[in-house]
Amino acid sequence: TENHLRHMESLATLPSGARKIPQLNAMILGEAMASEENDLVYPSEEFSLQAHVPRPAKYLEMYKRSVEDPAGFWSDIASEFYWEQKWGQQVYSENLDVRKGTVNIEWFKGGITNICYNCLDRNVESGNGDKVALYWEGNDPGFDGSLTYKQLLAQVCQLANYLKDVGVKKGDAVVIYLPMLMELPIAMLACARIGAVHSVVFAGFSAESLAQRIMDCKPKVVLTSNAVRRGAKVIGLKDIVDAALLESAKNGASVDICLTYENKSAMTRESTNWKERRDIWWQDVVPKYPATCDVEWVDAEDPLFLLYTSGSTGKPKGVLHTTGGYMVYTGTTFKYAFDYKPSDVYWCTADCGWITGHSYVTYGPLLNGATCLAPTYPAAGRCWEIVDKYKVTIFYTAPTLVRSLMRAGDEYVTRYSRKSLRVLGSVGEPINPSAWRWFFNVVGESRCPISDTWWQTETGGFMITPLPGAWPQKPGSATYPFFGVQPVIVDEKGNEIEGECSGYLCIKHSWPSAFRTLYGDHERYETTYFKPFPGYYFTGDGCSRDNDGYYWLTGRVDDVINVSGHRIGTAEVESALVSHPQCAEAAVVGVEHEVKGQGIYVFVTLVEGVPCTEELRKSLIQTVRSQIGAFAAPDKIHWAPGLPKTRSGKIMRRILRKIASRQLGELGDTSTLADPSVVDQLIALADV
Ligand code: 6R9
Repeated sequence: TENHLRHMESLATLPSGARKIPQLNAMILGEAMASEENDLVYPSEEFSLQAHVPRPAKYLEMYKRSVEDPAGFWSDIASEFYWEQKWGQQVYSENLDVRKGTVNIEWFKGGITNICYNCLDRNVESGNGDKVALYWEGNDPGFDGSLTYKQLLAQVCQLANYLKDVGVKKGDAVVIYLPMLMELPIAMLACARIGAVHSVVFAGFSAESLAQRIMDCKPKVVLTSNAVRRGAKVIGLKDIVDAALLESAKNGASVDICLTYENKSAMTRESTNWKERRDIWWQDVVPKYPATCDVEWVDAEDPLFLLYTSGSTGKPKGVLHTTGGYMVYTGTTFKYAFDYKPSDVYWCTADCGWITGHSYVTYGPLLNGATCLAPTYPAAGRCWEIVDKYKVTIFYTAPTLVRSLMRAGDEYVTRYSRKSLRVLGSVGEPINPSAWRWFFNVVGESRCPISDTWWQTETGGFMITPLPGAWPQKPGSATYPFFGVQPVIVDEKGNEIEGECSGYLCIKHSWPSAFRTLYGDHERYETTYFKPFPGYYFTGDGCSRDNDGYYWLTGRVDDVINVSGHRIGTAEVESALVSHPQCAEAAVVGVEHEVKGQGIYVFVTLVEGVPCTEELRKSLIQTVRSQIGAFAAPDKIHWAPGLPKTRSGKIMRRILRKIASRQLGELGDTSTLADPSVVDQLIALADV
């Protein structure tokens, strides 16, 4: 922290002319200006002047307090939320050091609150009841709807009353396996209202994965829908749930009730398989319940939700988040990182099945009384049409979507106005500078700052993120830590390294929305996250910090390749490749190499219509040579019509590594891929 602060202070005061950035100096003095120099992209003066944090100096002042006096800083912010009873003497307590005993994190303990109350009732009571909370836009144009805060509250209360009536109590787990219908955030909020612990399982997971999660958290009730349409395809979700419930019942986890929402646009009741008594149609029971429901007040440290995430080994991990710290942190990060104002219309393209959909579709925005657009698989090409239709001001998405839109060509973007947009956001993986620039220049017309938010399921909220308006941006850098977050970069031995460096990204000290445990396995929590570098939370990501103190995430450390002793981030090589005008997307993996230890094997997807030629192969290799160095030159280029991605858009490198090393019999489970046929295409092209 000391070093970090000193570093940023020195940046702020620019001693001895070490940094030749006159504009930055000017910004610190409060003179924001729009220009681009030395790879720095400055927010416009107009934007900065209206921003919550308009200058680096303001950020530094707030950041300094947040790390020097976390208790004071966070209790001031927490006081802006509703608490039935204030927290105890101690704002937080923590032990992140396994050598000193059990890892333990608590924030606002003794404080009594309810996050659903803070999201809904508080907004209704303050006069925002008729403001739209959620817009819903369906698969096909014309299928849309909206709910005001008042209407959303009424629907949440009805479901909450139903759940109570069937015996769901505070602390009970409820599994939610729903597509992105409004009923999904409604279900999450209803659980939160009665103190039940929701565990949303993304409705693209297989029956086996769902069963695994049900067996782990043993819910009494599962909430689902009979079916969902994705493009032209109808997916029978209820059949998947039936199979999962059969499997989990065999293993001693039987579920009493499967509340099923009839999704008429996808499947009728008649064609839905049904098990009497256990299965109940949502629409038959829920609307009969009263539209008001008392809140179950809970302790700040009572669990709010479980969300399973895959680790590098073993069964999925049930990441557990508690109520108070999560509420304060997601609400606050949403406000600052997107420079949220009450007049904004916010669209996050994530599904509530992932952490982004928890923190930044549901809780963060609603805590701020925001109007959100909830996505339901609209074709990528409809993106900008939807932006214009709802006059979206903040658009938050993933680099993979940016790259695929970029591949389709500028004319799909420029035919729409997009003039409502003012802030763009990126999450999920490092965004390569060329995609960043396209997003910034073409989509945002060089007017909208990009918040490249680095965070994880485990962190609950943004950890390293630009505050739009505060800092000049560097394409591809997540910039600086959010308030209260103390990132450190450590070497192999766990020593903190200072200044300009690369290494393992760890976090020193806790922050309010840190996950408190892995459900039912605190030992695994400690082993995975706190033992690798004692004293710190280990993120699993590689990171470098440049001369100006900006952080650059380089991808999971399991994706780092070591070539002749040179440590090369796969993201770095990918970024170089993608900057080639004919390369649309690239994925890099390491393969065994006799001489160098590891060789660089790349999968390249070309821009539509470009043929794979020997010349192009050489030119791609040359691009990497000239951008990174000869040591990083790819050993093999494998033409890839598409890349194997999860439904959340993450490239499955595990599969690519097997293809690269021709271990074709060991591809493992490919059923979680968005398009499993990609794998066969890749194998067919292996030696082309
Ligand atoms: C929010 C989310 C977490 C991992 C994380 C990192 C990668 C996410 C990123 C990013 C670079 C960003 N990641 N955001 N890398 N820049 N802006 O995606 O959570 O699904 O748990 O994934 O995603 O590698 O460790 P989760």
